[in-house]
Amino acid sequence: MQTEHSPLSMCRLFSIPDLDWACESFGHGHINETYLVSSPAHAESYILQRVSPAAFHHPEQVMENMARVTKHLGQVIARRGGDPYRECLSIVPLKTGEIFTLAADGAAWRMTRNITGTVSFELPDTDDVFEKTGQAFGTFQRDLMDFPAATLHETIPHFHDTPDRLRLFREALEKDICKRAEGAEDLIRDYLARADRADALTAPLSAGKLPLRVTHNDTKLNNVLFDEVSRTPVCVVDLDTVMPGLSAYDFGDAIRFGASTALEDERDPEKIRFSFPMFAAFARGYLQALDGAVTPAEADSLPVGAWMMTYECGMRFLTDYLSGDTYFHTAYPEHNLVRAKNQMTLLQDMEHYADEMLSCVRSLIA
Ligand code: ADP
Ligand code: GN1
Ligand code: MG
Repeated sequence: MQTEHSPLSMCRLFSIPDLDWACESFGHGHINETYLVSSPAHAESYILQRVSPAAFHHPEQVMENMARVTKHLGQVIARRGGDPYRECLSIVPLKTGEIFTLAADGAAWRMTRNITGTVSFELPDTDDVFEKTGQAFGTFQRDLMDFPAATLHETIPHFHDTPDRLRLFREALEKDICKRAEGAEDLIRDYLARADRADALTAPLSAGKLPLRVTHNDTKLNNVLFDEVSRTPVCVVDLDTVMPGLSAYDFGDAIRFGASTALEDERDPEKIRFSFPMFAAFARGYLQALDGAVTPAEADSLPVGAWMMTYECGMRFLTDYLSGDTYFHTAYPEHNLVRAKNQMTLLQDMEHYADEMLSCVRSLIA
């Protein structure tokens, strides 16, 4: 166990040359602390991360999943003639050979090779970028189809169990430890008014009507690295929540984030609309990559996933707001409230497109 845990002191533990490294905050993740580690004296750079102990209570399980999943993906990518060091995350071990270290505060630190010459986006600027994002996440899911799902750890239990998220929301509301419910009444009412739909994915899953797959479960656009010149996807990152799940989770979470006309953090709700053209673009790419592997019931569940992931994520932001912002990184006191409002605005607009979304996915698998 390490007692000192500044990013630079952590760097020295990993099996990279002993140089005068610069370490700067990197990326826009809401969960882990991410640093770019670089030096003019070395061609390669690295990504150092402090895995959030608030999110992941068993970092050793996160890392075991990550090691096994990256090994599997690396083999699949090499078999099709790709470059596993560019198209897949590669873990840089510690000098001891271990793949993570625990700091005194209980947080795990890990390192991966920086995949250079890439960019990540916060919103798709063209349909083409989002269609390719769909291909990237569809390919990711296809590449893991023969991975033994039951051997993966559930790194966050009940992660996309929306009825359970609703239970936690109600609990936070009941406790209201920060006295923040007052002032958010309308929004709280909007989330509670939709409670009867919270089991629209878990019920068919329990009834065996939807297949359990190995899914990414956190398919935000910024979890895909694109080649900075060709703007084609290079690598899917953020493998902490790769677990058994539904296609509807991956499809839906990507739509929630990318088929919006404004950022998740936008302060002007007037700017938030659901973009059906972006929905259709992602659906084309995703279903093309999965090429016949999607069952008809699963295809029908994809628009439900878009609704559910938006509902669930908004409710998670609101729960965190009510509980004092202990989970998601926030930059100001109302940040989670703003996010929760934005998800509700997006959800309400999306609800007008239920029929179009269904016809779109049905026509794509026909
Ligand atoms: P979080 O769980 O906080 O979102 P991520 O693992 O997604 O953390 O990392 C945050 C961001 O850092 C990613 O969205 C991506 O842009 C960038 N990133 C992570 N790992 C790498 C890597 N190996 N190479 C290049 N960029 C990376
Ligand atoms: C988090 O880790 P990141 O920033 O890619 C969260 C997702 C949320 C998302 C909302 C492990 O994603 O579930 O949908 O924020 N990840 C975790 O932006 O909770
Ligand atoms: Mg991320």
